[in-house]
Amino acid sequence: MRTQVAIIGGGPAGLLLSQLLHQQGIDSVLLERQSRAYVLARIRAGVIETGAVELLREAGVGERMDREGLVHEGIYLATSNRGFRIDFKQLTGGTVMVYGQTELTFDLYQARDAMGGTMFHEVDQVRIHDADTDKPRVSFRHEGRDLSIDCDFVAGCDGFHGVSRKSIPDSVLREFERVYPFGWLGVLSKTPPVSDELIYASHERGFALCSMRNPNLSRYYLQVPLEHTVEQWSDDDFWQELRRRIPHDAAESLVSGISIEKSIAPLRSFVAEPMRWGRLFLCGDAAHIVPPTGAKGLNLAASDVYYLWRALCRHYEEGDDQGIETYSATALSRIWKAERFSWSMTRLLHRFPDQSSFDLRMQQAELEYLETSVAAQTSLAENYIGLPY
Ligand code: RFL
Ligand code: PHB
Repeated sequence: MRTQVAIIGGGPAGLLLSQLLHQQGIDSVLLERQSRAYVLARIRAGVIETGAVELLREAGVGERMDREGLVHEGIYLATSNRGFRIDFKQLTGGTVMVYGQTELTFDLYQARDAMGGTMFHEVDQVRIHDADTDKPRVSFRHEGRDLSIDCDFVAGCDGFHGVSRKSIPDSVLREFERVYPFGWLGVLSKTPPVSDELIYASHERGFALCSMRNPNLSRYYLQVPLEHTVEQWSDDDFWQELRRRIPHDAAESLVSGISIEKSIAPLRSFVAEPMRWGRLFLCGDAAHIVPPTGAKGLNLAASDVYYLWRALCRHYEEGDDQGIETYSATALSRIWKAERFSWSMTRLLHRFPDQSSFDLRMQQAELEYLETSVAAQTSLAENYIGLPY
């Protein structure tokens, strides 16, 4: 088999890249380890930045998002049972879109199907060969057969646990990491959201987040110790704890119900440099992870895809490899700023096991500063809605 771009991973990064390339007449083959049903059942991100919203429209997958997505002009930050609002629209002119990653992935699959995109699901033993030459190749196993793709480029969109990053020699790759001493317990429930905007709550018992997917589907999170398991959190325990951590008025109006999904995600900051080795490019979670407090993971995957898509178009349309040469540095410059923002939001809003009384006062002072300073609020708002591409 031969293609121009072999794409490893069928999450949002891989699907969006194949869709954008197709529209410019660039051929790709996408390999995904899981079944389509599995990929479509994963509950993940919910907040999409303006830049990513525009890219999705450009990819021709914005129609349902524009119809069903919720445009949010601000968020609430809450502390000690008081809340204050960060007004994105007023401070920056920008907004974000609340639309589930699950829905977005569904829309991307539909678009790929409609265009006859080549995708292999449930592939195994994916290996990247000769990425540092002009003739890279990807081998894999599918339905009991050994197959191979000759290609011009390989896009490693296979997430944090994929093979792409591991294919870059240790002597080339540098990794930066911070693992946080807690996780997020997430619950999805068919109940109306407690607030029309997201509430990020800092509380002495730990952080809590009230989010949503649509007017009848809520998404809530609680900071929990790393050792905790989903089994030890009954629905009743979850609602009780959430009510304790959010402001009183929200706790009183919170509608609880049966959880339709419950999971615990550990929190991590991670960056791998460089994001290109010869003709292999890393994209999205394959190269970096952010703690979810800044809602940046999916959005960084989208900006990486944007830079790679433009670089490949320049290569094929103009014979100009400048974008390919600068892909890693350009993407990393935006990534590190989002890493900083996600780390600072995490540090500001969570309780850390080893926190001193001094550290606590620093958090309180920063929250008070945010509540009263337009400059501080503007900085948070411009990072939350997303820095320009
Ligand atoms: P993905 O989505 O992990 O997709 C990678 C795909 O590659 C496949 N794969 C392989 N395929 C072939 N061969 C192999 N050897 C393979 N190994 C792996 C995997 O099966 C998978 O399908 O990475 P991608 O495309 O880079 O997208 C990244 C986003 O999914 C991720 O950053 C976000 O979900 C993070 N995230 C959030 N991001 C936001 O922007 N806003 C949010 O509000 C937000 N909330 C969240 C989140 C992530 C969460 N969890 C569970 C980690 C909330 C949570 C709880
Ligand atoms: C979500 O709705 O899943 C969500 C929203 C905001 C975040 C993280 C997750 O910061």
